Amino acid sequence: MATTWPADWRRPSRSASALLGTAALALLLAGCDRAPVAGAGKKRFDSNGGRYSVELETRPPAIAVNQLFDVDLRVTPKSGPSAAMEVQVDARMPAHFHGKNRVAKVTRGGGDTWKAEGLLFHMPGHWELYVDITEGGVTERAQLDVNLQ
Ligand SMILES: [Cu+2]
Repeated sequence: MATTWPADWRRPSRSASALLGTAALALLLAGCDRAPVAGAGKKRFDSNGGRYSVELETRPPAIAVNQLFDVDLRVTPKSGPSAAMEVQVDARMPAHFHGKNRVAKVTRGGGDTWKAEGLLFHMPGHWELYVDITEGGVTERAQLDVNLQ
C-alpha cells in the first residue's frame, strides 16, 4: 500500500507556524498604536514616594515619534531646598520591555531646575518618562505616562 502523506505532512505545518508568527507580530505592532493622545507639554506631578514635586515641560511642547526633544524640570523637595539632589531622566515602553536608544544629557540649572537634552522616543505607543531624584544615597522616582501616536 502506497501512501504519500509522510512526504507532505511537514509543509502545511510549517506555513501554519509562519502564519502564527505573522499574526503575533501584527498583534505586537497593533499594541503600539492603541493610545490616541500625543504627549506631553507642561505637567506637574509628585514623585512615587511623595517626597518631591516635579514640574516638567517638554520642548517642543508636543513630543513626536523619532524627533529629539528636551525636558525642563523643576524638582521641589517637600522638606525644603536641597543642594545635594541629583536628577536623572530616562524612559521605557513597559509593554514592549525596552527603553530608549539614546542617553539624555542632564544638567543642573539655577536653584532646583534641570534640563535633560536629546531625548528621543523611537516608536509610537505608551512610554513612561522617569525622573529619578537621588539625595543622600536614596533614589525616588517620579514618572509620567506619555501616549505617543
Ligand atoms: Cu516599543
